[in-house]
Amino acid sequence: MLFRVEDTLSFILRAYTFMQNQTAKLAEPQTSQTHWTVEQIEALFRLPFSDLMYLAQQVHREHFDPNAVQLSTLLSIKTGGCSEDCGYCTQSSFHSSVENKKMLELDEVVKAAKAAKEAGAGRFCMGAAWREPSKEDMSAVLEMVREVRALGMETCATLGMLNDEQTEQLKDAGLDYYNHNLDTSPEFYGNIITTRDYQDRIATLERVRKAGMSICSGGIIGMGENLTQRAGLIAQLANMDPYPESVPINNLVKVEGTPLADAEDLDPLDFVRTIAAARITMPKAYVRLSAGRGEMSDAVQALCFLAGANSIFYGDQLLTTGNPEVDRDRALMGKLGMYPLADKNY
Ligand code: SAM
Ligand code: DTB
Ligand code: SF4
Repeated sequence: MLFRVEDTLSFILRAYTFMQNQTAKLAEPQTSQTHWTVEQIEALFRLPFSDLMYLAQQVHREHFDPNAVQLSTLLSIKTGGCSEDCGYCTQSSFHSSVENKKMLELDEVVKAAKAAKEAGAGRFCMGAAWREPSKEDMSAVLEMVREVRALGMETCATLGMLNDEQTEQLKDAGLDYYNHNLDTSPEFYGNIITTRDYQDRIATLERVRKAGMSICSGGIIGMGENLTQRAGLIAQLANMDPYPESVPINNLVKVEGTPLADAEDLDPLDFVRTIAAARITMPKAYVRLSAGRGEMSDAVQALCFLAGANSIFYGDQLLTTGNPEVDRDRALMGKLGMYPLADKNY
């Protein structure tokens, strides 16, 4: 990307103004938000790379140990056969590229959670390929949440849309986080999903918040969105009041059989820039370098950490696709001098 010098200088000036606002914000309660315009976030994206990394590191170090990484392990408790048409997803029955399986048994889930804990994960996230859970689904999931919580792990679930009764039930069972992604900007959303709208997602997130659980919400980069639309996703997340505690940024995993299988490759540096924009606009959130790590070099992942990512999915499998093996991640953390959150002796 080429920039005129005067544009570049103006971006830097604006970025430093953002920084001053951010610093002033630190003294304020968490719920008091800076409002971010899409244009401001686009300006962040357009900063010279080193300036953007510098800003992101400054914000990151204000709030976090820059060498600690939060480890979440994912388990697909119900795979395939979903009635939604999300264009990126292997589990949609509109373009099924995975087999429709029945829900896992409780003991299989507890066994996987114990193994994740043993491997060093702090949070266990249970994912289901549902538009929304039924009554029967809920009673099985609630039992899973209780049992995983009893292991002393943080719990997270991603089950689709929820009503008020379901958010209350999950909170009572001990669910710490609910993952429900906005996925992309409102303007690009219709290109990817037609079976439920953006407002449905926001309504579920509001219910999760009302029930007193922490929100995990982010999106996918590399689905053909333009820069404004990418900035639009970050603006939506950052302007939630309060913004999500956990923000997964996924790099599209392209899978044969899905409508996005042939999406154009994303420049890895643009992915890194998105992580930095999330860090700068949501200073206290855990920003998760999520799906897509399997296709990333160690160097790109290191840049993501430098940009402020401080959480990863840890374990050989995501939901239906692969993730770097645990040994590779341990080696990477070792090379970078990083350690799991709250475990410096790792
Ligand atoms: N069915 C539930 C829902 O959609 O909320 C939960 C599971 S769904 C698989 C969770 C999230 O995973 C999606 O919102 C999307 O952001 C992410 N995801 C799914 N497939 C992906 C892919 N191929 N590449 C990157 N992220 C993906
Ligand atoms: C999220 O943002 N990413 C995870 C989790 N939340 C549930 C899912 C990634 C799925 C990648 C494709 C797959 O394995 O099916
Ligand atoms: Fe279903 Fe979730 Fe996949 Fe969409 S992302 S098709 S809702 S499993």
